[in-house]
Amino acid sequence: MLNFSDHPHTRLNILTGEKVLVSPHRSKRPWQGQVEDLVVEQRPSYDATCYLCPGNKRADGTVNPEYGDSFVFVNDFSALLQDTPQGQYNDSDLLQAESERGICKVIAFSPRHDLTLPEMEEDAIVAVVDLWQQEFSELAKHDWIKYIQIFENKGAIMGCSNPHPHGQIWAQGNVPVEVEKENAQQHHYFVKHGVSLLSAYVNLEIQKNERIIIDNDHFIALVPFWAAWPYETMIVSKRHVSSIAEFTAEEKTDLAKTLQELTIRYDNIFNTSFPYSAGMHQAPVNSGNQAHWHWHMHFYPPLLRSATVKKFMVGYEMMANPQRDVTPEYAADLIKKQATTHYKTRLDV
Ligand code: H2U
Ligand code: ZN
Repeated sequence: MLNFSDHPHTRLNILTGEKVLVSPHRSKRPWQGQVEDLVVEQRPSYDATCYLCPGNKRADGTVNPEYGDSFVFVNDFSALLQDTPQGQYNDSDLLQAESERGICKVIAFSPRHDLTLPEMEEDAIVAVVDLWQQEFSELAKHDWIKYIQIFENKGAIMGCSNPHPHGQIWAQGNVPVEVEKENAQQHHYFVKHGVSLLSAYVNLEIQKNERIIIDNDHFIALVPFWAAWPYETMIVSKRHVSSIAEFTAEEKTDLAKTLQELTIRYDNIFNTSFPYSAGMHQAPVNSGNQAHWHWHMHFYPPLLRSATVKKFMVGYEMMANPQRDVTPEYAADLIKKQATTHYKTRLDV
C-alpha cells in the first residue's frame, strides 16, 4: 500500500491542475544541513547609496521623501507601461502577439535600511498591509487593469537588487498565466461544490493537522500538500474573500502577525535571512463576478540544505514536472519546530 514517507508518488496541485513528484526514499539521511553560526550581518539603518532610503536620489533623479512607515513609487524601470498603444499580431495560428499595458510600482516596507519583514515591529508590518490594500484599490480604479500582482523578492539569490526591505506591484491589462490556471481550477470547484476550493482545502487541513504551521483567528499558514519547493508555504484567509480589498482591520492585523511569525520561523531554520519569492494570488479586477476566488499568498523559498545550498529546478523539473525529496509533512514539521523569536534577538542574551 502507498506510504507517503517511503514510496515515490505524485501529488496533484489542486490550484493549478499540475503534479509534483515526491521521492521520499531519497532523503533518509538527515535533511537539515549546516546551520550557520550566529554571526549577525550588520547593515547601517541608513545607506547613502541606497535608492530606497528616505531622502535619497533614485535612478530617474527623483528624491525620496523623508517617509515614515512605508513608501510607494512608480518603478523607474517599469516592465509594463501605461501609454503602450493597443495592438495585436496574428500571422496564421503560429505567430501571435499582443500589446500589454500596465503600471509597475515599488514599495519600501520601512525607512530602515537594515530591517527585513521578520525583524520589523508588528505595527510597521500592518502599515505595509494597509498600503498593499490601498494600492490594490487605487489601481483597480483603472477599468483597463484586469490583474494586480503584489509580490516580494527577498535575498540576492532570488535576484533581489537591494537588501532594503521592499516589494513590488505589477498591474496589467490581461490576466497572467499562473493566475489563469488557478482561476480555472477555483471556478470549476466552486461551480461544482458551492464553496471555494481553498475553504474546503483549509477545513480538511485543519482536521488532519499534519501540514499546518500557523492557525490564528483569521489565517492559516501551511505547507501545501502539493508543495514543490522544499520549504514552500501558503497563507490562506479563513474567510472566503476574493481580494485584499475586503480585509477588515482585524484581518489586516492578523495577516501582519502571520507574516511576521512565518518569516521569523524561516530565518531561524538556517540562522540566516531566508530568501524567497512571495506573492498574493487574488481575483482579477474589472472582470465581472469572481466569487470563486479565494485570497492566498504563496512563499517559494529556494534553499534546500543550508543558507547557501539551493534547490535547482532543472532537468526533470524543466522537462517533465517539479520533483522534491522530503515530504511536505516533514518540511511542515521542521518549520513548526523553529522558534517564534528571531535568532538575532538571541544574540543579545
Ligand atoms: P527587486 O524587488 O527585484 O529588488 O526590484 C526592485 C525594483 O526597483 C527593480 O524593479 C527598481 C528596479 O527597476 N528601481 C527603481 O525603480 N528605481 C531605482 O532607482 C533603482 C531600482
Ligand atoms: Zn536603504
